Amino acid sequence: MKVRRYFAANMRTALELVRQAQGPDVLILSNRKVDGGVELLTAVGEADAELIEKFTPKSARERRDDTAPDELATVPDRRPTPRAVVVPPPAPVAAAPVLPDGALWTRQETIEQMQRELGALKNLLEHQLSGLAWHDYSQRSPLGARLLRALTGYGIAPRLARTIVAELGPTADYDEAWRQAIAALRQRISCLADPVLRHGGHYALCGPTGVGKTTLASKLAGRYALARGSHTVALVSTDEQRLGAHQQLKTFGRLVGITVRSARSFEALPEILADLHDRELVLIDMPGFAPADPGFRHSLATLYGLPTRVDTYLVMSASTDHQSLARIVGAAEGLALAGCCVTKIDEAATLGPALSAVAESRLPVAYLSHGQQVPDDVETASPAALLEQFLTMGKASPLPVDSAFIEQAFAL
Ligand SMILES: Nc1nc2c(ncn2[C@@H]2O[C@H](COP(=O)(O)OP(=O)(O)OP(=O)(O)O)[C@@H](O)[C@H]2O)c(=O)[nH]1
Ligand SMILES: [Mg+2]
Repeated sequence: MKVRRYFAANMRTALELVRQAQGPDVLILSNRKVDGGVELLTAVGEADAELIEKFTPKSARERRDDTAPDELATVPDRRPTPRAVVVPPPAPVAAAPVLPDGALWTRQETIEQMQRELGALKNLLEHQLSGLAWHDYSQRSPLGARLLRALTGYGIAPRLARTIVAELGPTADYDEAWRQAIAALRQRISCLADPVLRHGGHYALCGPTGVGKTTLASKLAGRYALARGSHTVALVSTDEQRLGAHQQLKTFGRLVGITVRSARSFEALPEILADLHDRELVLIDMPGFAPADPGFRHSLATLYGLPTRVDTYLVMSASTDHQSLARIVGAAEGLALAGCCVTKIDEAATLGPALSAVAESRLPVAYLSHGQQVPDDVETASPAALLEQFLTMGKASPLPVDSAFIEQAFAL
């Protein structure tokens, strides 16, 4: 599709000019009065939705929602042709780039190629600038740069590492600065003291697929049953769509004598919870959702609408990278989560990404899972134990932090 500009003394003359130059099958993108006449912008060629959207005025877009889709006029072919008045075109009002053949806009291959190349150039420049910024920062603050390098090497998300380093008090001593940085991290982490096993109640475990929600629900139910008797506990599976999901809980329930109920839909939950009113602990095992899936928020919203109070925990795997964790936590933003649980600590190379997600979201941590054994591999979380494990893992196998990585991290 190509865009051209026409100018004439009045609308009729302008339309005739267009018809003579481009024939009847031309799309009028816009018309407006300008000094000394009328200006028309036209398009010919295959329809381009993006272009049409760009030139459609807001009011027309709103009207279009209620009316037929084709609101843009084409030039009528059988208009009486008035005497053409050729008026010299005025200087363009806005400095629009004019393409070699006089068109203002096109989707030609060469233009797209130029756009791609400009994009690549922009990336290159950003990369170079972040390199310069990192170099400059390293010169001005060698201690800060060393700390940032160390924190990212321990797996702390770059943005959090920068925030922490920026907040440090004045010191020239690296060990003191490191101690302050860990204290600042510690301050951002809060934990819940064994809420499920201590108090009972209704809990739901939600989160992405495969992070260990069902396993954690089984561990907590098993632990509670060991302490208070299996008749005090019930598990509710809500993952009816997925073959085997309910079976996993059912098999476990049969083994340890715990009731397992299956909700065909979230709407069935109130009735099931009413049936289980005599249980001290009810754990609802939620289906796994990708963070971008609207079902994630919908399922949580359903839980909040229940007549019974249900505390919801977000389950995150420690072996997930910090960008994905940030997306997961972001998807749950604004929802009244009671806290989170961190699983698969035994599989993770570092606790940095999980701690970064916890510190940035300020979600209190309830339980930690570090293996597949039910009900053994679960423990209640404490900031001191989390920090200690974070430091031990970071020291044992710091992540490689090469210059390109740190420069990129510094640009974020
Ligand atoms: N290494 C390790 N494996 C775990 C841990 N927790 C769960 N798993 C394993 O991870 C796999 C998935 O666990 P599930 O409990 O089914 O995960 P889920 O979140 O319920 O998965 P979906 O229902 O599919 O979303 C299983 O093989 C578990 O044994 C853990 O802490 N460490
Ligand atoms: Mg599951």
